[in-house]
Amino acid sequence: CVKIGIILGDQLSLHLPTLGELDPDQDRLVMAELRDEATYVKHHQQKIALIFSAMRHFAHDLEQAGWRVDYYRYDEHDFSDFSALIAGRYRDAEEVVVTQCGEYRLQHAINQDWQARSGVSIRCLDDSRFLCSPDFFQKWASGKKQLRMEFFYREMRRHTGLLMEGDEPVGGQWNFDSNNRQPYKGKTPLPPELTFERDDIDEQVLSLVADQFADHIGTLDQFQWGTTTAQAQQALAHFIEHRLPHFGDYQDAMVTGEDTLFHSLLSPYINLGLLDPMAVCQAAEQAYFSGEAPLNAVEGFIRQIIGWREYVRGIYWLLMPDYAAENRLGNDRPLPAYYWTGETKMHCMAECFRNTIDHAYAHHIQRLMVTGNFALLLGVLPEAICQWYLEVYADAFDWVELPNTLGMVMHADGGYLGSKPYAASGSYINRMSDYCKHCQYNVKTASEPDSCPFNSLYWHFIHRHRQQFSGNHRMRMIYRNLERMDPAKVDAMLTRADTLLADPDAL
Ligand code: FAD
Ligand code: DLZ
Ligand code: SF4
Repeated sequence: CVKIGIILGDQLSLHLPTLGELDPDQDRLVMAELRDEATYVKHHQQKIALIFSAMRHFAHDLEQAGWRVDYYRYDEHDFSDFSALIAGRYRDAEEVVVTQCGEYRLQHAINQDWQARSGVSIRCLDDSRFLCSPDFFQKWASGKKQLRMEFFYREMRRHTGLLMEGDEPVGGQWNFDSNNRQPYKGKTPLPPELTFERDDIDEQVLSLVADQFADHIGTLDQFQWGTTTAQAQQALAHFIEHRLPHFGDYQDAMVTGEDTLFHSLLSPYINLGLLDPMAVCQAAEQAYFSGEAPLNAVEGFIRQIIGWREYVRGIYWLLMPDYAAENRLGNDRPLPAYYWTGETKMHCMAECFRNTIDHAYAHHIQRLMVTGNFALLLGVLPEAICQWYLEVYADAFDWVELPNTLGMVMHADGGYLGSKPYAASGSYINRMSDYCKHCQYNVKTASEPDSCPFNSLYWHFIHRHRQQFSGNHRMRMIYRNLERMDPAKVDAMLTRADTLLADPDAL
């Protein structure tokens, strides 16, 4: 009688708690490429290719480390989900061990179906790969009406000791974001590209995905992701050397044709388990101590990981499943077709869609201030835009995608995650990018037939939600500006927005 350890597609870590509970001489590990996981949303082709290839490589690493692994390839078995697989193959197991899953959907199935269907007892372990446990987060959040990431982040700095001198933050300041808002004008050379050679496993998986998932969004031609732990480590080293020194300065910048700038591209590796978040932060901290990267860059980067990443996960497990159904702004519009085709005259949007389709990637400001901002201004049904983000990015898992989209972008949780909506007009995009220079629309106007759609839609958003937001002290200035505007100008902008809202697909 043996124990079975199930390793999910985003648990590709040799430090996974599951491994610590099992004996390589007696027990077996199980990994499976499953139809339900690959199609519960229509994931981007590169996301599936990355996950399947990383899973196959990791199974090999496990075998090298002395484990016996039963690996089920997508086209070589008929099990559609884990409970069918356990019931079909492992009914005689003494016990099935699994580490807590990242998504509520599958965790619910683990709790409700796995044992009920197979009769095998299931043991679920806490996921030690995160720095803040759901219990710690719950204690921190309890009694607070609104949460603020900044205060959570300070707790995490103290808890991890990262960039700390005793009880004080290194540099005397917790947050250097005010130094981090520069547009990119080309003075600093862009980092060299990192490419990986493809092996047989990659080639087999790429051809499997081309064959089985051709109707999913995206192309595979420019697949550039690393698919092994060693390649993820190389990506980390490349980031620390070439990108981190300027990460802070250009964190919010956007440039036509430049899809990554100084961003790390590490999120898929961290989310899949190929990189450990604490080790990534320690590597960045070390670069500061050795003088290779400035404090504003290193602090900004570490904040994204021990701050935002842990904060959104905490909110997810605190509030699911009700969180997914929130829609406090009462939005109900469908997502325009260009979110899938990329075909729109709005140059900023077209650039973000191109990056998304070609690479299953867009950096944070593209997601938040362009495609996300536009969905907010339009009033898209939160469920529709959340599903889109879950489908199109290589790093997308419900626990991280949902709070970012529903809370940060759509403000659908009533401001629990963030104190004000990130709504912005075209001038923000114009300030942070070169997009408007290449666009058919005029970013300087709001009511003419060729005016930037973001401009009139922004004021329409502000106007239609005045009940909710005019009392928000962080938005008082905006409402004062609206009151002071010439009423004829306001009418013209709102009329232009109404025309756009009548047929957003035409933009
Ligand atoms: P960098 O800019 O280099 O940032 C460094 C790391 O910080 C990232 O690798 C990531 O691990 C972490 N990070 C940064 N911002 C966030 C954040 N807001 N939340 C959580 N972690 C963060 N990130 C995901 O990992 N998966 C998602 O499904 C996802 N969906 C998003 C949806 C929307 C609408 C928005 C606005 C953001 C989303 N993010 C998501 C957060 C962020 O955009 C990505 O983590 C980042 O763009 C990944 O690229 P990078 O590794 O180059 O990031
Ligand atoms: C995302 C994904 C995909 C596309 N395919 C698989 C798979 O075939 N087998 C698997 O174990 N995991 C896959 N995953 C990742 C899971 O969806 C992920 O582990 C859960 O959603 C928990 O975050
Ligand atoms: Fe985007 Fe408006 Fe600028 Fe065009 S003018 S790139 S639509 S912000």
